[in-house]
Amino acid sequence: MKKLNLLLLFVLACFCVQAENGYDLWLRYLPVSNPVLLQQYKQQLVSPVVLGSSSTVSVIRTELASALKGLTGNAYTVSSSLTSTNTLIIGKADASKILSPLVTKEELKQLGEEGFILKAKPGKTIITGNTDVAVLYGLFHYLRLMQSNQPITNLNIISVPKLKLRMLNHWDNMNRTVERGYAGFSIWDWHRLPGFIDQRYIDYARANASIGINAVTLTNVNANALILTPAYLEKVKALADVFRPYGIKVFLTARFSAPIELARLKTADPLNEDVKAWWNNKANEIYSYIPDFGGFLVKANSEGQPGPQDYKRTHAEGANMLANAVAPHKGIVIWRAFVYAAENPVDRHKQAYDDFVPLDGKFNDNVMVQVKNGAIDFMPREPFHPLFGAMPKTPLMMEFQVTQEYLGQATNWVFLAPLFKEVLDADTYAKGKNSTVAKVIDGSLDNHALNGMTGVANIGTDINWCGHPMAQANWYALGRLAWNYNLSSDAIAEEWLRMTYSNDAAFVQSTKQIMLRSREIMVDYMNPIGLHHIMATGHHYGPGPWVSNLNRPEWNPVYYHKADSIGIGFNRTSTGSKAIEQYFPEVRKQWENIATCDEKYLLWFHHASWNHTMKSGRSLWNELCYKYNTGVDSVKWMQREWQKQQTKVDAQRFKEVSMLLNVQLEEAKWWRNACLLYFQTFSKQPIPSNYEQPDKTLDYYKSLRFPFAPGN
Ligand code: GCW
Repeated sequence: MKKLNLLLLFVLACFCVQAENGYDLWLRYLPVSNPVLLQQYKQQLVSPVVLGSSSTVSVIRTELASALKGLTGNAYTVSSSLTSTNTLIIGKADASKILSPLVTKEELKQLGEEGFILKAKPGKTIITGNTDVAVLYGLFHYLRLMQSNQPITNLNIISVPKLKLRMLNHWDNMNRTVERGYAGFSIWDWHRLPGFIDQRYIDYARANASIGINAVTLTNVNANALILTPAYLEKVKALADVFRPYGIKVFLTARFSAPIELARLKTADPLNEDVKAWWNNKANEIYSYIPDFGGFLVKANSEGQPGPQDYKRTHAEGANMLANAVAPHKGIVIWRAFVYAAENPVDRHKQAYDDFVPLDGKFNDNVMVQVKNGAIDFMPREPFHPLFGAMPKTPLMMEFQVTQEYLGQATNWVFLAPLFKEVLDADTYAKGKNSTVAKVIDGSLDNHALNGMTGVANIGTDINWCGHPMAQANWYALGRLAWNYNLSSDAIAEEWLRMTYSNDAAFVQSTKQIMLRSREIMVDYMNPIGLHHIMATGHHYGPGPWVSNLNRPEWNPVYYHKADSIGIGFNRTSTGSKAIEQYFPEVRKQWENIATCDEKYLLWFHHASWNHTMKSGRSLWNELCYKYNTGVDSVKWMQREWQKQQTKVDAQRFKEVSMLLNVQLEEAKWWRNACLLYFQTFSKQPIPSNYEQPDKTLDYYKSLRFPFAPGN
């Protein structure tokens, strides 16, 4: 009987080790399998000490102990007072004990509040910073090195985040649906808060801290005023308390009409005294629950949301009113520039710029304007937003979308770091060459104290957090790039793969290639040559280039591709909508001339004839056929590469990704067939016979309906 029990236990243990459902993200702390390396690590670790006593220090202790146990198999005793025998010393630098020939005062000065120092020579390692949270960041960096099998014996790392606010925006509704969420429901279990603290909150905070994310907005920008009521503030406080030790500040979205909805004021006019007083009191109340509350994120006068323009006030007047309310508590207001109006016949591309540039210099010091990476809406590819560089007196915050609303949602494998990098590295020429978007948002170009980057989260209740097992990499990439936008996509993919999957060199090499190519592949089968917003409407799942019957012109895909008998594309040059004039002359020059315009933006800026000769020598129509087919073929390549990894990956995730790649291939074909058949009705040219021909009719594709597509 005893033997049987033991056997059962053994079987169970094996099962547990192998079950990889993705919940642990990149924090798996699996045993280091390379014996030489393991030996080196053990020699370096021998006697760890963690100094200090804050709640963050407790987090550091717990994380260190569990990581070292996992990585080495040894149960280390982490001591809390320093002795001469300690080999791994972790703690805030205020203890002069930390200072040594290894760490100098001058070095500590460079770190600010969040930067860390990680130094090691044989037999001695020091991880320190000026705050406990900085030390936590240093610890996670150190653990990352071991998780990805890097040497740890000689280190000299000083790492300071490039951006101050490194944020996630959750578009989570209070009924737990998630706008544009593809990973289940909202992880915020409002109903059971504040009494019930889900372990997920803690693991979420750990994951964020491990990549340097230090702020979250809990609620959807399409806001519900109820979040500002006491019953909910209790719940928000409970979350803030969980997140605090991990260095994460909580923000809320503020519904501009809240004074009317919650207090029956007659107006929400930002210049009205009662309205101002209401928000001041509300801010005081929030800070009484959450003393380090970050502030408000606001979507106003956009897509039906209330805002200051309802009272003929400007965005600046609206933002400043809220900014005044949080200023005494050191809070900030993040005001979104994602605005466009149906009544405005001007090219949607131009509207945010038209609205916001005249307001430059009119925002209070504690306001940031949050700008999406491109002027339309998180497309698979967009040129950078013309607001970057055009508002030198205002700190602009970058908004990326991590959730894949327009990039295959939860069925397509797309690594977004290359998209993020493309935008961050783009040169605005605002102050001459090398005025990159990154330098605009980090405040260095125009000397701003506030700066930051946010990502619309892709997190939900799915066991693996993000729906697609590979989508976790996009959460990871957002955090890593917000910390250091100079990291390469290659480096980020490599770190993530090693920690999340395996350190096997061949596996990392091939899978990294899939990741690095995945975004371009998607552009090819979805939105090649600068096409954009031709997704089905509403849920945005799948192609819908034919849609033309929606109330607002700019909600219709035909508005964006403008296909006709002559050609296709949106003329935004000086002979068209003139949106191109919102860019600095050097940038304009690159795109203005159809003969020299980078072809990846061709149909974004030009209406090109079907017979326009592309750099490849093909006509535009043939190039379109080529791109769509290359996209499909490349998904087949992704499948072949992934199949080679079967022995390298745990069974569950291997199978999940394999199944999803099958779905992705079907969807890529669907995109190709539907778009080519539809555009063919204008080009009147055949799809060259060397390509796979669509096996269904255009009417079939037009008839598809997905009333319950997620995220809507
Ligand atoms: O991309 C669009 C989405 C909306 C979203 C909006 C925004 C939160 O389709 O769902 O609303 O952008 O960013 O405000």
